[in-house]
Amino acid sequence: MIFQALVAIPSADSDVVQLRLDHMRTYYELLNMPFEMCYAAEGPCPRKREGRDSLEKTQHMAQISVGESKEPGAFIRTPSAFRSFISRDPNASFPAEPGRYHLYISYACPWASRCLAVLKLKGLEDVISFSVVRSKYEKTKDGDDHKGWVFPASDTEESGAQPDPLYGAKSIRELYELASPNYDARFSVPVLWDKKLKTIVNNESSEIIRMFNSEFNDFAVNAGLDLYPLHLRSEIDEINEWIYEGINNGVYKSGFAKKQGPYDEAVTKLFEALDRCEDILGKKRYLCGSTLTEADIRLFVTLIRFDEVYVVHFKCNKKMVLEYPNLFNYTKDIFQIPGVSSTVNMEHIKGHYYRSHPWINPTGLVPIGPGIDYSSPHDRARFST
Ligand SMILES: N[C@@H](CCC(=O)N[C@@H](CS)C(=O)NCC(=O)O)C(=O)O
Repeated sequence: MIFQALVAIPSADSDVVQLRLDHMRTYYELLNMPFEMCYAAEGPCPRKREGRDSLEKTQHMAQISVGESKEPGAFIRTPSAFRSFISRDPNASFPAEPGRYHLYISYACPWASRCLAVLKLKGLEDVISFSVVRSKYEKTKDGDDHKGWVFPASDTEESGAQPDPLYGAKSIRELYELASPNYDARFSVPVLWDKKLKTIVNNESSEIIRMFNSEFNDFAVNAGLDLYPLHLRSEIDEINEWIYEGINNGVYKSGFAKKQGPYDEAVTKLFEALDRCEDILGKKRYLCGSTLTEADIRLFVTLIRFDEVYVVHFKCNKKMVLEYPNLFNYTKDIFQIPGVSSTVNMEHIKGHYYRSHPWINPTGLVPIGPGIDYSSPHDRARFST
């Protein structure tokens, strides 16, 4: 009975049906919820649309739009749902092919920006197309309260943002619903889209950057650049883990906390992790030595937003990055690597955070400063090999 219901997902193509089922299965596994529970007509699935009364559904949609958790006052990030991989193997479900994939991003989002940064560093602009949503969350649909990423109606509506080039969609939500009609969770960016199968390949940035790094080398201008080299993998994995916990997600845990305890804990760990980076970067140019790796890109996207946004908006104001000599110069060093500065749009970054979280900043005013010039000289060449 369960699988009869699944086969009823409308699609022109059986491959597409199978891929969507795989995606949904992975998603519910990530939620630690048996997949079948969510599709059985009478199952006790908390996310099942049918049977959910309209108030509950409206609240659910409003809640997923701000990433709230049910924990007392703490922010908990939900796992990404689409986790397929593009492979250089031509027989894979998602083979690496020029022109086949599209990356949807927001310039505001650090997770999406790290994908764009790797795309640029690898020289994949002519192989994987990308487009940018509007900076501020807006209502995504009539009938519920969800707010999220939307496309502009024209190229001139907001500098840097473009209408959806593939389907003329109004929102990122529409694309999730196109890929998976029963999808009922976060409509996040980045989205790596397959134009051929009309579905989402993957919406988890840590995995997208790995695919860009290794699977498109037959077409990449900078195929020789390896941001995850074999001999550094265990070191990179270890660094990624504490930087994600303490810094990348730490700023969100600080800023989205709704109680003093979770805030205190997150912000303390955040500055401990920043101190640790400052110490490491006093001894070497990049986190793993003289080689730029994905760990640096992952740290950079948080550092570049820190003084302009997180210090004020997320209450991460114990210190600014510019007060850490090594971290500040390191941020400038990475910003100045060819391709990287084009992934940093401070108007979108500030415009998004300060205007999209009214429970943190009810007036939506965007602060004037500090207006740091990341293209000014840095001292990192002192570590050059
Ligand atoms: N794990 C994801 C997280 C992505 C994420 O949280 N993106 C945020 C923007 S910074 C988003 O799109 N939020 C909108 C929403 O959840 O509705 C990744 O790293 O790719």
